[in-house]
Amino acid sequence: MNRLAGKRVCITGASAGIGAACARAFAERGAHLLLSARRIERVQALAEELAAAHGIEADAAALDVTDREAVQRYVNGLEAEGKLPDILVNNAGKARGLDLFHEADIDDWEEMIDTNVKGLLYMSRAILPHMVARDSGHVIHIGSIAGRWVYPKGHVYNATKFAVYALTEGMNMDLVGTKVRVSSVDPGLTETEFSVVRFHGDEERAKQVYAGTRPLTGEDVADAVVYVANTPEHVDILQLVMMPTAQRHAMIVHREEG
Ligand code: 8X3
Repeated sequence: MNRLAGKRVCITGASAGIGAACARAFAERGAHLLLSARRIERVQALAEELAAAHGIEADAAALDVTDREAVQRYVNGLEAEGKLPDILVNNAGKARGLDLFHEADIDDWEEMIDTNVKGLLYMSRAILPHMVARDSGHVIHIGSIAGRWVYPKGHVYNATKFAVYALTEGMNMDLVGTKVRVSSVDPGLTETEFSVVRFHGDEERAKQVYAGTRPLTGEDVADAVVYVANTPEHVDILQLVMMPTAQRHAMIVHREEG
């Protein structure tokens, strides 16, 4: 049963990867889209393509979720247009660097904390009061298995995803008695621009992360997000942890030779 047709879905970081795949998956089910990313051209093109293909409304906005005032302005604008979302997908996130803690670049840390934690907080804090007032809504975080298991050189990235884990639980607690739900979809190895960004554009090093294995795709993760979003209102999934079959733990990955 499709409960998503006509719903309005706000997706951050929607220009590529899991965010763009979520936009496609929700559009296929007839949901209206509020897509945002720092790269307006890409998100604008995606919104136009999906609106034409599926007969839905799709709006695109340039938004840096780390800019607290810009986030509030964006949500105020949605309210003024009568376009507050039924579903918020907090997808914008990134890893920067994979270095020993005592050698890591503090600028990388700032970027991860600002995007993965503060960005998610700003978006949620701006939109949740409207959901509570309507007694309806669903916030879905894109977490990670990195928020379940720490791995060597993961430290601050792990810490940001452990923060997402804590926030899913904490936000749910504070929403008891309302019909507003908070969920997290937590993927393992997923081949997107993730590793290229993590390694500051080093495509060769990024490829090695997925070498000899069949990783998840953005579409695989989007399937799970849509599943979570489509559950009936009395069902509250806190965490959906998923990995490629070749992976059984952050540190356990089967790789074929050659
Ligand atoms: C992405 C998954 O654990 O490979 O968040 O960094 S991981």
